[in-house]
Amino acid sequence: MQDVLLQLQKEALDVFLKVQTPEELEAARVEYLGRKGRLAEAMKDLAALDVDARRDAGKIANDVKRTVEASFAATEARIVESAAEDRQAQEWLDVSLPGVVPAVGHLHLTTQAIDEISDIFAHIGFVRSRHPEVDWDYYAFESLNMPKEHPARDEWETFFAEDEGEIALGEKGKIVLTPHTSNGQVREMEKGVLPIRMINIGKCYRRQASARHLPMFHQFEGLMVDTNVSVTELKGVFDYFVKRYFGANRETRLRPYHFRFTEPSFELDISCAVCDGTGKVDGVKCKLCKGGWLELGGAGMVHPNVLKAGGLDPDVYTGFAFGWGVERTMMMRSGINIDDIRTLYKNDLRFLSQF
Ligand code: FA5
Repeated sequence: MQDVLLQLQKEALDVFLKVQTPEELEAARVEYLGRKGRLAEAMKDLAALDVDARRDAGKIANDVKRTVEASFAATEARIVESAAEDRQAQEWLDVSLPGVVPAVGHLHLTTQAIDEISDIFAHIGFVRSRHPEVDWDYYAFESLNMPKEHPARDEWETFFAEDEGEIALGEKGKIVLTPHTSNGQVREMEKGVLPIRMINIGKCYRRQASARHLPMFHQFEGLMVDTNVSVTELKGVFDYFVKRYFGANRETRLRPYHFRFTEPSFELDISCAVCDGTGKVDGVKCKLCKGGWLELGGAGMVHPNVLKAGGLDPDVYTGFAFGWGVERTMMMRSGINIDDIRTLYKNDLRFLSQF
């Protein structure tokens, strides 16, 4: 009996010594120390011994049990400690390693230009206002001295909504996707707050698509109305904007043109940055401007009929207006070499992230 117990003890100690995981430890505990384990079974045999032998064997059995239990406790402590070490090794953090920098986006080139343009005009008192980008024919054309069926409308390549139901046929005509921001002119006058110094920046839509044309683009529309406003103020504002946005070395000029809603009307040009306004590079005609000037956009003195449509007396008030394309203006800045305006809206991050 004693030999059996000591053999059992040796076996149990060997097994606990080899245990590596909590699962193995539990299995070894059940096998040797469990209620139906090998030690409990061996102890049952004590009952068959006579009194003296039972006392001796009982003492040994208790020693074996204590030894095996101590071995179990030591093994358990070893396993817990090594699990903690493993965890520490896995979770170790090297604070000197370079981190993973999350990608940071930025505003789109057009949005940056809109912010900058608004800022420049804010400095000379032009207040940003917003007018509908889907509007009545009346504001886009009729109130701007372009009656229905007038051929001047053709230039605006306009998207009209279908003539269906009450939505498209209000008292102010059909609904259009605004082909220019000039629809804000009469709307601003209708507010009845004078003098007016408005800058209206919004989306415009035309049935056009080419390297210089987008079906959706942005314009910024300036309108100044007061008593005694003249072309001089228009030229001054134009000059101020060009020098702030393009640089102090750029020159401006007004060229006669025709719009139905301004009289007189002008195209506004700025000197070309490539040839410095000379029209020639190394004695050869400048490829960009071909004559020293680049066209920025239209402008003019507000037509008396437009002032009347806005409820103002043209004998008392005068004003000027201009409307320029945001994308085209931005593309004329030196250093931005975009040869196709549509690239702006292709959503190609390789292009957009450069700006
Ligand atoms: C107008 O739209 C007039 N409303 C401007 C104006 C306002 C004149 C106030 C007088 C007084 P125009 O059609 O030329 O004019 O357009 C003005 C500018 O918008 C152009 O010079 C160009 O920069 C831009 N533009 C016009 N069509 C497109 C297009 N499809 N894609 C990109 N930019 C365009």
